[in-house]
Amino acid sequence: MKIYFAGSIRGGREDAILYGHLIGMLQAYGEVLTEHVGFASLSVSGEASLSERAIHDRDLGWIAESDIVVAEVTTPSLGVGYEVGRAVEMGKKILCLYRKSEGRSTSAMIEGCPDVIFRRYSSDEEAREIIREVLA
Ligand code: 6IA
Repeated sequence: MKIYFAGSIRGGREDAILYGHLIGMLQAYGEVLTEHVGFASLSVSGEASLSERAIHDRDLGWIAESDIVVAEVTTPSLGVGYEVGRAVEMGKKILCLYRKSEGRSTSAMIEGCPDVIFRRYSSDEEAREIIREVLA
């Protein structure tokens, strides 16, 4: 199974370590095409070796060839929202994971999308269980 993992880059890297944990869990089910999203060394200001256009086109190509898109949507990211929208358009299976937090909620365009499996979680164990349920 090919898995496209989406997580915030320029939207902020606060959750980068968490993305790494989720990617590790996903790798039990298939190939994660976007392992770099979980690298703590990938920073908001890091030097991109590819042009913006090349990144866009490569990532859309990977979404097209993926069997499922898993997005961690707690840190708001324009790129992740765009990827989810394009994946919906392509008819992909999509899981959006949102970490429960006091007084915050995510966009209704994600949570309210009927083509997205939207799940809240509060621990690694809970995320692992949701991933098992959706991907197994
Ligand atoms: O708007 P954001 O940057 O937060 O969007 C993040 C999402 O877009 C991720 O799920 C990625 O798949 C994709 N994305 C955005 N930028 C990149 C990138 N380099 N490389 C790969 N995927 C990307 C950007 C340059 C970086 C060194 C700052």
